Amino acid sequence: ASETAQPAEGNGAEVFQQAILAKLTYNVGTNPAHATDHDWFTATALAVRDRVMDRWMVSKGFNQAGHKHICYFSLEFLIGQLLSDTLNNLRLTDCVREALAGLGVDLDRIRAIEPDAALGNGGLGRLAACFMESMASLELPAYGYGIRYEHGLFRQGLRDGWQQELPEDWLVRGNPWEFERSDLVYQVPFGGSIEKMSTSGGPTGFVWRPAETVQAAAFDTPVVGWRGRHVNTLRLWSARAAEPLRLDAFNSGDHVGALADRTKAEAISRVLYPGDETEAGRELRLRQEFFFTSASLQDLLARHTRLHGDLNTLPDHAAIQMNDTHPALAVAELMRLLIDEHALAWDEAWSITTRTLNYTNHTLMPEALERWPVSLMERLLPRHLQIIYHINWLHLEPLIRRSADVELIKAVSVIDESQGRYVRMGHLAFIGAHKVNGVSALHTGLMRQTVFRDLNALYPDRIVNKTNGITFRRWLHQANPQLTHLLTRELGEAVLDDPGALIKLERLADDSAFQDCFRNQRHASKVNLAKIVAERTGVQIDPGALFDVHIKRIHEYKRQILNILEVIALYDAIRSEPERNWVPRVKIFAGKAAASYHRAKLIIKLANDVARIINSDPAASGRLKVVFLPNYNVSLAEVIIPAADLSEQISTAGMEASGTGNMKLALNGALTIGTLDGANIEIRECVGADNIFIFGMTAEEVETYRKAQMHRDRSRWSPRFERAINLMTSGIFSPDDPHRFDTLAHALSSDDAFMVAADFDSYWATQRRVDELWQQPSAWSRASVLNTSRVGWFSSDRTIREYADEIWKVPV
Ligand code: DL6
Repeated sequence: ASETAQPAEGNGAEVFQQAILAKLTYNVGTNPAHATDHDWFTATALAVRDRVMDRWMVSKGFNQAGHKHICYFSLEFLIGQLLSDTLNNLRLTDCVREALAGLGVDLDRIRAIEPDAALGNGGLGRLAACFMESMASLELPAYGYGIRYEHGLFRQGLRDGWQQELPEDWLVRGNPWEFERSDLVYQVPFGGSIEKMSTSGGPTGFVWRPAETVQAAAFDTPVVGWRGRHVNTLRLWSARAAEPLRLDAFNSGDHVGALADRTKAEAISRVLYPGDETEAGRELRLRQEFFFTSASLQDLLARHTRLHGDLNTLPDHAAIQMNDTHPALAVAELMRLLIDEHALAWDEAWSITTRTLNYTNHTLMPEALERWPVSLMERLLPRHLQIIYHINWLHLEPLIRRSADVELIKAVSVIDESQGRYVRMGHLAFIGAHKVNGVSALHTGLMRQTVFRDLNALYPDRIVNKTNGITFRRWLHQANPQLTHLLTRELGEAVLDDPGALIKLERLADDSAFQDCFRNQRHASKVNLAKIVAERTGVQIDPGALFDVHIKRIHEYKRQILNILEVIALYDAIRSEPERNWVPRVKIFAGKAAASYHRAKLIIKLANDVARIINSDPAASGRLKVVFLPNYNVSLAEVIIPAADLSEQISTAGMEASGTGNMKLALNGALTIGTLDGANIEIRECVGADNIFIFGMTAEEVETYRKAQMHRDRSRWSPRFERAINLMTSGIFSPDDPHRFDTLAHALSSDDAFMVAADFDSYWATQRRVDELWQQPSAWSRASVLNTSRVGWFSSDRTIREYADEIWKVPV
């Protein structure tokens, strides 16, 4: 492949100017005199997209020329904006900037207009987006498969500090990156009954008579790899009714009823993660999972049959990665398609299935492990339930034959019968997969010891570790051009291609001139963030202060409350000792809470109430500010991360599977304050124990503490913690409703499930060590430089190479 994709017409600024003007006229239908910023954005995106097309076609040819390819099945792709990413990967940012400037248009202004493609909730979805980019950059043939949600993750508004969920409308003004493939439509069946067609035994010889069929229509988005050398496809399915309108009903005056089937079908791709507090919400989610899994498998089998004929060779040409259990129905659906639609024998089909599928686990939290009621599955997917029962029987039969312990049989069964009957999707995915992986060393170890202990004993080589990674193209080159410029100046352009080259920066860690440059670029990012904070919250923050950043989903196990209680304790200390030389700090929070997660929403309110009181108290002025930035998303992360000095990774040990924000922040020079949880452990190994602030209990200690019920023992609280809790419930932060936070305090005092009290003193003391280091700017900068230089291993290119090598068995 050539260094950078070069279209025949060249890539000069003038050529681009003409291309953008042509798009403005012929596609957008306006002219420069009347064009809005959005018109300019669309015209620019379309002109840039043209530069991708030739390479996309070449890549498609390569992907279909018999090379084994990857199908990444994910219910979430948290992509963010695409213009900057594409420009960066094509190395066209400067050229397009110049072209637009010549037309009197500012690239930065128009790229800010692009809505985030927020088709995911958090880490899992963002990981899928990083992996797609890395696979394209490594020239690995791959398809991403998911759902084209009309409404992605809600927009978070704040009213009086309370989270408001507002609908997100990313498609409302069109999406210049996607291509609708009107010829690619699959039928996805639901409901109905099954009939026996032959007298042969076993689960073959049945026919499914579905009650309903939904159409899955494909929309493709090109995924451009680094330097535009390879372009993969993200194929997202949109749901449609097979018969959109019942004309008889419409003509007889029932205008709404005539559209009912359409509404029901289209609901499947209407919204990401509908609230699943209700029965209807849960059913819709199962429909979503089956819808995209079935369409994607049908697409893969159609492609394979067209290119290679024999389905027995499927595992030689394709590997499917199930991103969490959301696509775990693939185990049963692939079996169904092979047996019922392609007339393969059970054993043949099972061999193909288990050699093609792989499963990544992303959480051990019991409430996040998917289980579906047997009754629901029976109603929605009767044929799949029948297949699952047979898979389970074949899996349990050897145990029964050797009279294994009943408790063991219950523990490894796909059907959970402890309280009602449920299908355990993790077990199904495990049994149907060639490899099962965790996402950090600790997490994988815990998978083997806890949730999958018995399955691991039955299939000892199946679980492997693949520590997560992040794409440096987005999270360094594009998000932090100042730092990237400094890196290429010192280390040469090679650092852009090889994250391992960052290590050469180590030699400059003690160089005071370099430290100045490092600090200067960081200061510029902090000034930029301060401007955004002022615009969005009205709070003025000092870029010279320590920016202490806690950005992620709001969840009790992520322990934003531990941070807020430390803020309260610090505020209290500042007020009691105003004369002390306090390190000026800005505590920055951002993150969304699930709409139905009331306690997490109360934590958001607490952060906002605490912020309001502290920010208006002259005693804290110049020492402590607290900011909650609303509507955290990928674009906002790109602004916050380069400006962070301290990265809060303070989950209860054993609960955060990996984390990836921790990697992004360390790469950009933030020092981590964190527990020995998830990938923090591996970050410590890379950056060195002197360059990270570790505190709190280990996962093992948490377990011991819990077993001894010590988390329920309020007498263990330290006076400082007790005082912070008392202040929280005193009403000083919520004078309008003094008892507002009583439920939070009650949870901590009755059953401190997330060990906030137990870790508080260690956290407080470690924060004071942070203060000490901050007061030594050179030592701080040294540690900051060493963080950037030593985290090259966390590139998602490394992760993908490991998947390719050990799981997918494809050359990279
Ligand atoms: O593997 C990606 C990401 C991890 O970095 C996070 O630690 C983990 O919490 C997240 N898991 C999920 C799944 N659901 N839950 N909870 O988002 O995956």
